[in-house]
Amino acid sequence: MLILHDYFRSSSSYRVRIALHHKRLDFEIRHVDLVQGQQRMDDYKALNPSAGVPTLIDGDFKLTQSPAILEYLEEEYPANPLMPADHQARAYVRQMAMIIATDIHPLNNLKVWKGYVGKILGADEQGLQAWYMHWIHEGFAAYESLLGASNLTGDFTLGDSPTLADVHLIPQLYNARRFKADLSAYPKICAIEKNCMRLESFQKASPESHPNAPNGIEIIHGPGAAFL
Ligand SMILES: N[C@@H](CCC(=O)N[C@@H](CS)C(=O)NCC(=O)O)C(=O)O
Repeated sequence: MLILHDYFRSSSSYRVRIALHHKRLDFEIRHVDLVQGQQRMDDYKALNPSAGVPTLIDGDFKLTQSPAILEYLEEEYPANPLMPADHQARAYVRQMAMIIATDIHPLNNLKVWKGYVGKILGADEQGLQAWYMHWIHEGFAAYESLLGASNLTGDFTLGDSPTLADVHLIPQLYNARRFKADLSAYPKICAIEKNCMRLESFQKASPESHPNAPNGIEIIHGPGAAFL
């Protein structure tokens, strides 16, 4: 049985949950409460020295870093693939995923954003908001532009079924909606979001469907979400 150490609102954990549901793999969740700081406790840091989620355990194999976990799942559990076979299509999927995983997510991660830019550098609420939105819009504008320029784009980032690009995109959209980003400049991204959120695997992986989501959680990606 696979074990996933995660947090319901963590976007890098949400990526891994989408892949696990898409591949119909059984997994057990171990909740790491990021608000309580459980990620920084010694017993958890022995598992994940970066003090973050997710961490995947597969038998005696332990793995951190969601892009590495997603590639591992793809290779170890190839049924219901999230990567195409063609080399150029694979490169395109990685290019799109990296916009999210390297150009947006690390800069808006809580420990960088509120933790460092806010607490250490002293940015106020307005500064924090400007920082967050800057990286969202830089990344999404590039993603939208590449979607428009590529003949590989379809109902999803690549063609007519989800790939690791969508697996990265959707949790970042959840986060952007949670912080009230204006997404009106990104019609192609929003159309892909709708198509993904109609799929059972994406619905089941959403923060709202997580067993540790609090009662009364704001519905952003769950059934009945306003954008659907
Ligand atoms: N690059 C890592 C990022 C992991 C990460 O930073 N996760 C966030 C949640 S999305 C976290 O655990 N943050 C802990 C903190 O801010 O203290 C990955 O993709 O797995």
